[in-house]
Amino acid sequence: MTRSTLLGSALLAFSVLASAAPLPQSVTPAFAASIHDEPVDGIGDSFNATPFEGLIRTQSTRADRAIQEYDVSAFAGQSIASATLVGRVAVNNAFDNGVRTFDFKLYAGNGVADLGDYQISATLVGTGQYHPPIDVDFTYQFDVTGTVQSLLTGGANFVGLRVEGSSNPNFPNILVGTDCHLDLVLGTPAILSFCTPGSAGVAACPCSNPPAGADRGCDNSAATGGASLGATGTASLANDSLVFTTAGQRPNGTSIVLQGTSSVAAGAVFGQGIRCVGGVLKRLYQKSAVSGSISAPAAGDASVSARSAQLGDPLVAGQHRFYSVYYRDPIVLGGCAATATFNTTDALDVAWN
Ligand SMILES: [Ca+2]
Ligand SMILES: [Ca+2]
Repeated sequence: MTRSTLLGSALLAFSVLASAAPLPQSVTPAFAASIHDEPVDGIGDSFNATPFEGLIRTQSTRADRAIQEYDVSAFAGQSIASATLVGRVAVNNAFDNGVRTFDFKLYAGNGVADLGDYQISATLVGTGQYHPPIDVDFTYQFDVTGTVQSLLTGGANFVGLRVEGSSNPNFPNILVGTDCHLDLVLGTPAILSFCTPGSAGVAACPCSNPPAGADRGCDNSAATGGASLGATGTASLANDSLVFTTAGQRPNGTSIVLQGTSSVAAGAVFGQGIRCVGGVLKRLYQKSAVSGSISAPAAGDASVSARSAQLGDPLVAGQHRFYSVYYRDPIVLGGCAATATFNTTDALDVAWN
């Protein structure tokens, strides 16, 4: 083989590698520990000794929480496309029967097992349950992209996991450290929430109706704290399975899924809400809310990309589109005009591929 052929092969190999989707990097716990609280006052008192580094238990007189911290310093300050938390909880003894439920929370770790990790401020990312002795264990897998990105952005070098029993009594269980990992993919999420009114440069709500938290629209007359827009599936033109779902709308009422070709960073007053979707607008689907929620497309509806093409905006791989759902709210809040009988969710930035 000549030198130029060798070089050519090497370049080819490199370009194939460079164009492949980034692989998840699996991070295993830097350490595992279990903290004992007795008397039970929500303050950790001592560490449990080996082999109970994964002990989780709740009783009226004592409680134990399992913690792990994952070293994410290699990702410090970077943007992640996804983060997935995986693991297993197993029964320690099956003599005490019954359904046992658990909360999984993430916190900013420091790489050290501290008694304070028992009660350090943490974000709920998932729940789980099983029923010994019918079940001997259960596995969990949670999408923790948003929470881990917040921790990375906040400067955390370790992601802490705390698992707490949420049923009482909840007899001894073990978080199985060898089965636990945090899988991270660098890059930009294909679907990103934005447009929380009153934060990150987005205009405040117009009717004295701020959202109750991040990734929600302005509050509505049902006082839900504001409606949020989420999505499941894949924004892939070859295999479009994208489905939008809202939460926190008024219990019922007409709702429209809106698509725009650009985002409006500062937002614009839109009824009783703030709209951050702009450019060429398409009303993709009209739905009636049930229990404060819609999903679209539903069975029988065209996919999002097919619907967009029908309406004159064919999507091309690599493009972004921006989505929100606006909905009827006949009761106008806080000094807004009587004609402002609608409100909107926050928004999603979707990168089509
Ligand atoms: Ca205590
Ligand atoms: Ca710690």
